[in-house]
Amino acid sequence: MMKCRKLALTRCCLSRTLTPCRGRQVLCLLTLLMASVTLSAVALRMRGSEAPLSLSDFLHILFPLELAGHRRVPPCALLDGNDTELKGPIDADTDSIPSLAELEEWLAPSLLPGGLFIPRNCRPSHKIAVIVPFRDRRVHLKIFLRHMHPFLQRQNLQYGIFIVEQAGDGPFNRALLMNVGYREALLLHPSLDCFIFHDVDLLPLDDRIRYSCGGQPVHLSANIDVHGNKLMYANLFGGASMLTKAMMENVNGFSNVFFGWGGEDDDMSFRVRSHDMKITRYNLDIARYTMMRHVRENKNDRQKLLIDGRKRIHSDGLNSLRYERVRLDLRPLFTLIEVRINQTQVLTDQGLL
Ligand code: UDH
Ligand code: MN
Repeated sequence: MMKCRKLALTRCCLSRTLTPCRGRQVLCLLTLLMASVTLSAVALRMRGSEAPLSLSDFLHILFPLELAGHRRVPPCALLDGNDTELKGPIDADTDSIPSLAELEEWLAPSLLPGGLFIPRNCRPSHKIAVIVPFRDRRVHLKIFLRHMHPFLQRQNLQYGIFIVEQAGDGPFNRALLMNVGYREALLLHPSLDCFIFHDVDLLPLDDRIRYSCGGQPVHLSANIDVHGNKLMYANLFGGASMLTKAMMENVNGFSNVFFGWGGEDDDMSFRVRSHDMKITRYNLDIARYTMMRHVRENKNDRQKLLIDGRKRIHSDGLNSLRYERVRLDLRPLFTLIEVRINQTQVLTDQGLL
């Protein structure tokens, strides 16, 4: 149960229900009022406007993702390649490393706290969460934010960036962090409906790679420079991939048992394909990515986990997800969710220890 203190109080009051604040409704309402005044002031300052807020503006600041789909503005145009803002092939600067302060000064004025973006003049069709598994890649993160915010904004998307950081130095568990990001992002913004699971070191090199869900799962990063600019293998689903909320629920999310490098994306690929879905991709000449340099992780033999994983789909995933949340911060450019994972507990739950 969420504790109703300080920021958490504001957050739970802002959530759709007051249930978590049972017994403290008055305090909640007061906090809500104070939070709304503060947020309105912040939003006004961010938008550089001196005009008074209308009731509708006010409500949209309080419930940005919940209400944005209902504004009386035209639907956001689909990307058709003729949009002047969109360039087709784009460059990525991976040489210069910005400071977080300079990035914030540049990018935060167009964002709401937590790294949320809502197009001002059109109504987006999806509410998108970009979920990034993370530990110890600070330089990549800064370059990623510098590239991705303008990239996503040029596509007129409503989105939030959620950085899910694994605490401690135990084996990294990319897939479990994806599940955490999915779960926590939805707790904060229940109306999110499209989830993009994205490595921090991958940068798209073409504006036409649309980051918005369709009727099938999409493997976005099909053509990565360090992989020889070709699709490594037909069922690849790693790097950057995109699923709707319904698709995630359908396959019970990612497996939680892949500690250390590799295999978790192949397990997800199987989950998707065994549930009557087809992995789709943009053309290879569009789906171009660059991967920033990093030390290669040790490879692991995943054969047994992958084969047995086929039987685990409905008992290992979102419905068995366990973690300890140690931090939830609404930073100017992203929402930071830091979690501790107990490897022994996760593996014991699945009868693997
Ligand atoms: N990551 C971290 N910190 C780590 C390890 C991983 O933040 O210490 C995150 C980060 O977002 C990274 C992602 O996990 O981009 C993937 O880890 P990686 O970049 O080490 O993986 P690699 O590039 O593999 O080696 C890419 C997939 C290749 C094909 C997969 C075959 N199944
Ligand atoms: Mn990588």
